[in-house]
Amino acid sequence: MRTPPAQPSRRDVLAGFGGLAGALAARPSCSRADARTTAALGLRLAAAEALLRGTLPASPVWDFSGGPWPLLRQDDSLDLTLTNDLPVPVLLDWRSCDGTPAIEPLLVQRPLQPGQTSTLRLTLTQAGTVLYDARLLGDGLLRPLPASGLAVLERKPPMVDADRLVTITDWRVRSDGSVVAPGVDPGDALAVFTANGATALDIAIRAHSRLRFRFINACHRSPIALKIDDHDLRFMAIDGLPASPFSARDGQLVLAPGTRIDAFVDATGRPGTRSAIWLHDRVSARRLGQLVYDVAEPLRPAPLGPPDALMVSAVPERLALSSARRIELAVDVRTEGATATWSSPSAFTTATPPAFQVKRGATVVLALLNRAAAPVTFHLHGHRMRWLDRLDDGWKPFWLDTLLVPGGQTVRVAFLAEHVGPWLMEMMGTEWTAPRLVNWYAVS
Ligand SMILES: [Cu+2]
Repeated sequence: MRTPPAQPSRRDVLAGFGGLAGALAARPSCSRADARTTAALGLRLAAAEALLRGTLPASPVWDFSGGPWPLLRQDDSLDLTLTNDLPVPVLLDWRSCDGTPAIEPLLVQRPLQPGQTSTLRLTLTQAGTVLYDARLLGDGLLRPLPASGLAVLERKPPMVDADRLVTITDWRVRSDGSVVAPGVDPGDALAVFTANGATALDIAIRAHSRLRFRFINACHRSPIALKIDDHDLRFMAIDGLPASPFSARDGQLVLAPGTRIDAFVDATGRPGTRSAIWLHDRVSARRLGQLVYDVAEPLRPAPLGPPDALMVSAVPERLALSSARRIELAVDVRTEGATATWSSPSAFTTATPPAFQVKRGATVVLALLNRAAAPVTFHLHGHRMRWLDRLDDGWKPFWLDTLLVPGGQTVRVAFLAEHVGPWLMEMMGTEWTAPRLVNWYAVS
């Protein structure tokens, strides 16, 4: 199956004429005059409680409140008001709204101080699953900061019978019920995983229906694998962008922290049955929840046939690898925190020179060097990257903004630098104690 060709936008066409690039540079690509609807939402960061261990009282946590989210479609605008009712400064990071320098944390957006409110207009040019993340300044605080997800529907949504966003978060819970922030030693605190805030997730399903899952790994450091007993998971999109559909190998989806995967599940089970949803965190398999089949007759005589690929917009069709700028970037984790090139978000200043600088229109091949033994998660802001194959000029059939670099390996990625601006890069180890580190690059 092939991905439908990207619709060339006016911007892409103009990008072919270098001289015109400057005229467009000032205009964020995520804002468009023809946006359909402008929705408004007030979001608050505030103290809350969560039931994380059955035998313990509710844990005091920090979470988003507000909503519910309005129904958002591709090209809608969202006027967002964020109020910080926490005792610490916060910064929101939006994954899936590429090419919008105005929302870039640290480099453009300043931390929102306790008691402050900020407003932001987001325009969502690509349908998909978005992660909004308040954790950038969250290492070592009194409590962990939250991250959550939202769905932006396609203008012509695919045929599904239900659409379920599943945000998976991990916690370290002490015996008195208090929770530990990432970046510090959790001691003997218990590891707990939640899906949409609950320790057990029941998903009602009708036989022969098609369910669209939007899985988000909002764990602080941990990569996870997901599996549903006796069900095929059809991989449809990753990091908010469509991929050529394929069945997950061994029925298992692997998500780095920050990764979003849209997967279709056809309900092939019988009415009245249950199928467990499993999460594997590389230590153990845990039951995250279950599909609960309705006792009613199947919704249709047979499950639907293989789905068509979702429509992609605004990704480059080709990458000129032969003429690419080739850059080596060390992503080794130093447990001491700041290194010469990577610094902790709270210590980061824009006076730090960029890790690299390229002209708009350049194809960049980044060699991510991990000489340490443990894997690291790398996250690129501003652009989507192709994961290049080792031996030839091919690449994996999807675009990413987040990936794992295994220990002792070099992973090569490529992207077209089409958005002018300063862009952040993030890197962290997969242990709870690993510091979150940042760096940046510039496209001029
Ligand atoms: Cu980010």
